[in-house]
Amino acid sequence: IAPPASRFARLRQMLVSDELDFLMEAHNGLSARIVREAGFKGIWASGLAISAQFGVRDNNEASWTQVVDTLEFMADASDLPILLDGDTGYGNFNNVRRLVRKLEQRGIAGVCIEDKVFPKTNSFIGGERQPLAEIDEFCGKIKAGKDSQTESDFSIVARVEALIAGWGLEEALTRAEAYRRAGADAILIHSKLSRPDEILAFAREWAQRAPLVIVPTKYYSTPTEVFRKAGINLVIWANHLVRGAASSMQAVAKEIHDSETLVNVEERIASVDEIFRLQNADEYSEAERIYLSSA
Ligand code: SPV
Ligand code: MG
Repeated sequence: IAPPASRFARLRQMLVSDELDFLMEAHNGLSARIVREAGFKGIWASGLAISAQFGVRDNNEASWTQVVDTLEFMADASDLPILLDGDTGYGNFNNVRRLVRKLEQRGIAGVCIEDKVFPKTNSFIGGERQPLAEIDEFCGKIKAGKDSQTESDFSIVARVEALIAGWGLEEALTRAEAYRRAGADAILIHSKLSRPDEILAFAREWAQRAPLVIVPTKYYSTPTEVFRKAGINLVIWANHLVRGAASSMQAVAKEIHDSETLVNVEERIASVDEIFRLQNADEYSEAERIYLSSA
């Protein structure tokens, strides 16, 4: 029997296979485990969601080492491949090189970097006013990242923000081609429109020169079959667990506050036993039997 493929190889396979694959957002160890149990094949470590669960903004307010520490909990809690949303790479080409080495050491399967300027702002906040990186400078980051990886299947996804910034389809294609030539393993083309038209136009012109990744947060009502037909390789559901957690926590907090009793919430929240299960408490009890057995 062949050994199971590494996380690096599994993410790469999701990118290059003809089949449409999906990454689900997670932002800590618990959500990473929940993503695995739901049946997903991979995790998007969202910058928005990780900063939100820290209670800070998506402006690189959390340091890159705090992000990497969070990833370590996620990788421990789930054996799925993780694609980190690495924002702009947290600096210049040299920061990208160090990031790639640290991610590999923690078993993170790949990183996505976007062609904006550090410190970044989320694309859905005034995206059209945000400056883009110079093409050559961004290509240098991609190349530096690829040159520094030691795992052959570590993936670097280059994210094109030209459509968000209002620079148009031609600029988006020019940038994507430059990033492909610089060594990017896939292109993430992002859009903030509520319809997928510009994404589909890009996919048509791109004609599968390299794997294509999309994030349909804003054009969420588009049937997934449309993406499949367009030859998209990977869809990222980018922020839905942190949003689900927020609305659930808001409702439970309000209910307990207003009613001054737990009786209305007990039945509709995870049991304490379920939390123990998600923490793998049984394994600890088992280990106690082995290692404390002299008692
Ligand atoms: C994220 O999840 O942090 C992303 C995707 O970068 S988006 O918020 O759509 O820019
Ligand atoms: Mg992000």
